[in-house]
Amino acid sequence: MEEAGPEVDGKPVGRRAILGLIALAGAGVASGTAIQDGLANFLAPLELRDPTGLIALIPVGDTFRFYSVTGTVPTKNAQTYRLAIDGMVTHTASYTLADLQAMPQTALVRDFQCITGWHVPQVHWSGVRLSTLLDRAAPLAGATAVRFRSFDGTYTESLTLDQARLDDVIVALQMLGGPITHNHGGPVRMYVAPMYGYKSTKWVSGIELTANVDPGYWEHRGYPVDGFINPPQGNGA
Ligand SMILES: Nc1nc2c(c(=O)[nH]1)N[C@H]1C(S)=C(S)[C@@H](COP(=O)(O)O)O[C@H]1N2
Ligand SMILES: [Mo]
Repeated sequence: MEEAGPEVDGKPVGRRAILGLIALAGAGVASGTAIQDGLANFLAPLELRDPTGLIALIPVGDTFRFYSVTGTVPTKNAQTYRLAIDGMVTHTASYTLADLQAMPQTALVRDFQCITGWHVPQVHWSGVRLSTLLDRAAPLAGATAVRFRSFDGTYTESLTLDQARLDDVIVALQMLGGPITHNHGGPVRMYVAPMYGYKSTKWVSGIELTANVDPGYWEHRGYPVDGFINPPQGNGA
């Protein structure tokens, strides 16, 4: 009997198979972007159910792994996408993609760091500062936090209002030099530059002002509510 490990479609993936993948990647078989992306995609769902933590350490190169805590996520486009700002605000809002594109854009170049170990150096991002949307919404006096909702129907995250107002927290419309792809959380995702990847909600559909910080999806499963990366990541802009 092999030791219990992650599962794919209910079937356990043995320790030997994981070690085989590590050896393959280590032997340089996983070089070349297409192969790396393929392997990263294959590994991402396993990683989420891997109690050993080994899978996140498989070297697939400096590439993103596509994460989703749900199976399929609906697709939204310029016609169907909306971002709601609601909760404890003076002015609620519902922004279309065109509304967001018409606002001042902030560009950032930073290393992207997942708390499980992988990172991608010097990723280009751009979008609307969250502080701009918060100023327009005019939070009520009792509001001290924001809560993010995703149109995947499951993921949530939160920041304090002070964190949400940092200059490098953006509602991202571009990533890696183009529009954000569906797998990366497009058409609009959060990018919380000073924090670990789990703070950057993909497929963001709502931002709610709340009286208290409400721990998010991964925080209920053990990740720290304080997501700051220490020491701070490489900052190219
Ligand atoms: N909706 C949603 N947002 C999410 C996640 C997720 O599973 N669902 N994973 C988080 C984690 S842990 C990381 S590291 C990044 C990964 O972003 P990527 O899938 O573009 O690589 O998204 C974050 N945002
Ligand atoms: Mo992550």
